[in-house]
Amino acid sequence: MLNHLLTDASSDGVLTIQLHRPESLNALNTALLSELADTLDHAASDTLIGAVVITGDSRAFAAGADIREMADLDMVGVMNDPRPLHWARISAFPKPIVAAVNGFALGGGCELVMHADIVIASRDARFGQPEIKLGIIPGAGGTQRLIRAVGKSLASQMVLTGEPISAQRAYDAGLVSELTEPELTLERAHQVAASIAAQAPQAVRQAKDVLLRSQETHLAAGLAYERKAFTLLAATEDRNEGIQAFIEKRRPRYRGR
Ligand code: CO8
Repeated sequence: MLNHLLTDASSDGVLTIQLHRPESLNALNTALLSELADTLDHAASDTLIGAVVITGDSRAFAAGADIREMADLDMVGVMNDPRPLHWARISAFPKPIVAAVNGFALGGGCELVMHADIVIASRDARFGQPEIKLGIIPGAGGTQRLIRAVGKSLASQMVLTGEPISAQRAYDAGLVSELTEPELTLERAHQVAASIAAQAPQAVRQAKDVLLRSQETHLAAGLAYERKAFTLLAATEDRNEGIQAFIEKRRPRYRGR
């Protein structure tokens, strides 16, 4: 039973997950993160789901970790905090995630955005890592992923000052792949996710894996990893189907095999 998420699986292979704690701008408390990780775990093995959209509401994607919940934790509490385990499960999700961002994406909310493979944002979205203003620093990858997403200078400015950036700035810096009007963000994210879900599932999975690997390795190792994945896909029926469909000028019928 989900208390902090709304989910909808559509016939085009897209699972939409809406963060739903409107009373606190979708602040990510432990229960919400646990539900999100559980939902993604189930989606990972559901062959009808090819891609996931994560969204919030018109005011906020998510305004960060739940500050009230954090207030009760001392150092041992933080060490025993189950949330890093939930974040690890989110980060290990093997299918593409498209974030549809309206309003605030701050702190853990911005970090969740960076767990997505593709980010579609409305022109009114704001991205930030305001933790420094609370006497802490990002704790779910904000320093490491942001620097890879937007470069050292802008990431450092965001993390050290806590000041958010506009959607346009996030787009210019490469954190966001497309800007939309606010009312179209979810629809556009769904279109992108559906176009991914229509591809050969094993190829999509390998592509995500190899793309993410590029963030963690040097070029020669990344190229070798890509080559292995490319070779592996030669053993799939869908590769033959995709190529044959092109030659026969028809749409491919992928079976995920
Ligand atoms: N946690 C809990 N409640 C929140 C949060 C939050 N992060 N953000 C907003 N709320 C609540 C407010 O307290 C308020 O509740 P109430 O109506 O009961 O007073 C309600 O949401 C609406 O918020 P505001 O009235 O403040 O709305 P405004 O439009 O005036 O302001 C802001 C919007 C600017 C987004 C403002 O709410 C704000 O600054 N929020 C906090 C943002 C922030 O600092 N986020 C970072 C949190 S720390 C973090 O994310 C660390 C992640 C580490 C993860 C580690 C895992 C192991």
